[in-house]
Amino acid sequence: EFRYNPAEIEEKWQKTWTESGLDKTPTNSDKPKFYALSMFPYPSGSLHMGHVRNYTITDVIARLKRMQGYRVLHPMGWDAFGLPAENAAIDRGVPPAKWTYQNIAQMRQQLQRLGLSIDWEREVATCSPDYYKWTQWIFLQFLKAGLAYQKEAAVNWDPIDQTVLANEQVDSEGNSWRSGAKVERKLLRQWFLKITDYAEELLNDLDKLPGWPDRVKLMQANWIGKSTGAYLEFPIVGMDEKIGVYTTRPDTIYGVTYVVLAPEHPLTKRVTTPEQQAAVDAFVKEVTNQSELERTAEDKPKRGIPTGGKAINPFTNEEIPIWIADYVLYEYGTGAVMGVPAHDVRDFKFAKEQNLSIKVVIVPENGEQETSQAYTEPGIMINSGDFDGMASGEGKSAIVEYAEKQNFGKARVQYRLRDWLISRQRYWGAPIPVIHCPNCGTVPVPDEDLPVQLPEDVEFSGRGGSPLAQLESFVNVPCPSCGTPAKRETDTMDTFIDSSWYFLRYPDAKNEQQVFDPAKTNDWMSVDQYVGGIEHAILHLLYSRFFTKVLRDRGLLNFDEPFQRLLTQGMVQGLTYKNPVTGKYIPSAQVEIANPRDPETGETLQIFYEKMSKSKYNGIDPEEVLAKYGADTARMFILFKAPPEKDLEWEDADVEGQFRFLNRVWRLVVSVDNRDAMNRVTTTGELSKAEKELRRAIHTAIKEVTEDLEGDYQFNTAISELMKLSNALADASCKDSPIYAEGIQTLVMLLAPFAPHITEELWHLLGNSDSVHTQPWLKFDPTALVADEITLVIQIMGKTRGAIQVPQQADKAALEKYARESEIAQRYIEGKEIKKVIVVPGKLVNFVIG
Ligand code: ANZ
Ligand code: ZN
Repeated sequence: EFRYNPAEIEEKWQKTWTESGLDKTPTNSDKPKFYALSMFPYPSGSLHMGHVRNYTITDVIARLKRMQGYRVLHPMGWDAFGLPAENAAIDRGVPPAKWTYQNIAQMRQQLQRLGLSIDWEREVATCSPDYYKWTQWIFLQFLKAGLAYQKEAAVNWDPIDQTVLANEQVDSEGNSWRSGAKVERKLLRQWFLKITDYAEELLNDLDKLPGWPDRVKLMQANWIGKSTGAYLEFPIVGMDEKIGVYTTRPDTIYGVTYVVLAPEHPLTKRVTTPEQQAAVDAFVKEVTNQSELERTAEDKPKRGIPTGGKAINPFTNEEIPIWIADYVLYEYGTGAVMGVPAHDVRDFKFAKEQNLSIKVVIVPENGEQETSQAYTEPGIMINSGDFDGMASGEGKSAIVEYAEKQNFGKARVQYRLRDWLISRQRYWGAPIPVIHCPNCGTVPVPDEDLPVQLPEDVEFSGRGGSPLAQLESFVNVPCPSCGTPAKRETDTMDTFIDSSWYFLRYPDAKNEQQVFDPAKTNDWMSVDQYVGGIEHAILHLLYSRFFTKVLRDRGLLNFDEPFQRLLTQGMVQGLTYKNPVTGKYIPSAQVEIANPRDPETGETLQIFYEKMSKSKYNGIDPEEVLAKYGADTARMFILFKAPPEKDLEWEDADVEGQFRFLNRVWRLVVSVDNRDAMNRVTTTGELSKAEKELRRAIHTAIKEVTEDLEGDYQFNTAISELMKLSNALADASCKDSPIYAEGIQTLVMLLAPFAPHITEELWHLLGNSDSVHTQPWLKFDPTALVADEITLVIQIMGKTRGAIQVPQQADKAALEKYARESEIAQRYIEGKEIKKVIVVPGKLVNFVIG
């Protein structure tokens, strides 16, 4: 007998499948389509377990759908632009392209080792000119549609290296990763995409996505952050000018005791009195150097300063002071707020700190006034002139209505979502394809000149701004429109742009004439199942939805939403050892399992599961698992250990368990001695009891596995069903029967999407010459599920009165129920009291009556 040798068969079948083109996407087929997509990886250099889990899940789905008769598109690519490649260039002098392509080659090989049924002919890499040419083309579509524009915005500025830093390059203390300098905020002219134009549709269309987790839809809705309220204007004393504020609580207008501007607000300069000028300037400088996070943090004290200017509350005609404060953000609403300390938590804190007056205008229904903190709930209006006594909900509309009549303001809808800042002052990204001409202004690079290629003769010093900006030959070009010497844009695009459209390219990945042929992309889209990490729940998905809608409006696409169903897989966690006193993580190799202590300090260690990461020494290298057990076992373990959306705790014993299960399946199949029976048509004619039972187990497995996979992809319970079937086959007493042969075949076929290599090998050992992966998915026979019946004798007072047919597996209670309800029992009992019922399972029921 020969043994299961994963290393040998996995390599053999991967080679065979590649040669036979098994995983190629069918193009001329009238089958229904299914687009199965994993979020493409960043080519960091090596695969981690999170990748393995992600791609295994998508692969099982793709394989299942093929067997179920769909034509399947299951592609892969690389999200290949970004900072780490540029850091490698700065630190080690390796050109970003070289570093990236080396990593891609290595990771592609690792992916192929997993036996993923990917159509590699459609591979894309966002850093390749034949891809970013179209990223640039899409940018120009946005420009033409008026959806790309430039404005000044704050960037992180390293004053020592004289360069812009990405947020990831600034540590939590606000210092540069490289120079260690305190990072400053600096205003630069930057490119934005007008995602706010689509805020309402992006919010509303979440309703078109029943196949998305509610949690993700909620996160998107919160990010878009729609709120309804009012825009109200406060005239400035002594100036012919007004301060517009946005408020969600117009019902508190009578409680306004001051107005606050964001320090960056253009009116700040104008309302500040000469006495306050110096203090205001100093405060503005300080605040603008802080990040938004620092400014809005709940626990930080609210800081501000009076400008000396005054405004008028148009409802009360009261004069109130104008302040500036760090907690008012320039980018939100109007960048100005009416301060209502009695009913807003931040305003209350601020007023207490700055000694501003607090005026209560809303009280709870029971009338008790709150003075120790802000009362933020709805209630009844007081101290509010003609509006006294109104409920606050009603009051909101009444105030807005009055304001509209008097020209003080109007109703307003506000979104938290801001336009998308896409400019990066870096090298390793798609250059923004425009040229700045002194005569013509901003000129798009003509389509025929795309791509604007990344030059290779650049220097990576990490100092002095973007390498592109320093390269004369790149920067100095004639204007495409008038020929005057002009300057090329040197900003590159945020890498989120590259990943906002890659799924549209796979259906037509090699097209050199067009971004994609709309007929092909419309045919395959939208993605039927998207699988990826929850960390992309907001930005990547929102941006992809935005791009889809814009390209639809440009006439390129005929659908509204890119991803029909979304599965966000849980984390892969490793066993973690931590010293609770020092907070240090200890590698498991240094830990004595029976007595886990810190080898240095002797402290007893905490042991728990946490997301695998290098810094916590709790990772498991996929390569090691593949080398030891093979890809099929790794896949089976990952699928069996937890439902796909839940976190998964890595446990070697369970990996071992799946390896043993595959070995059992192997032995079961290779020990079939009646191979001829395999080819016989199974009949349901006269089957023995054992055959009927086995057949029921087989068809139950088909039914359960199919339902587990079709519902919410419950791979773990599907694998349990396969284990049951393998046990039923091992225990079967009819191993010569064609039913047994049917069972063996069924096990192999149902297992195929999960463990593609071993099943292919076994399929061939069973005498087949085609692939198990091209077999039609099995359908269960409902009649096989019906349990066998037995004859149940009915006795009254020990005397046999007749018999009925009942299901074989009926338990005692069920047998009694069948007997009581039978015509025989009813006839003989005739309303008399039943004193006792004796049930002999499998045989009879005896009623004692009186
Ligand atoms: C007066 C008021 C009274 C407010 C009250 C709240 C409670 P959302 O729901 O997030 O839209 N606000 C407006 N613009 C702001 C800005 N640029 N920076 C900081 N805060 C700003 O919140 C809207 C509320 O946030 C607005 O309603 C305003 O405070 C504040 F009892 O106006 B409110
Ligand atoms: Zn010009």
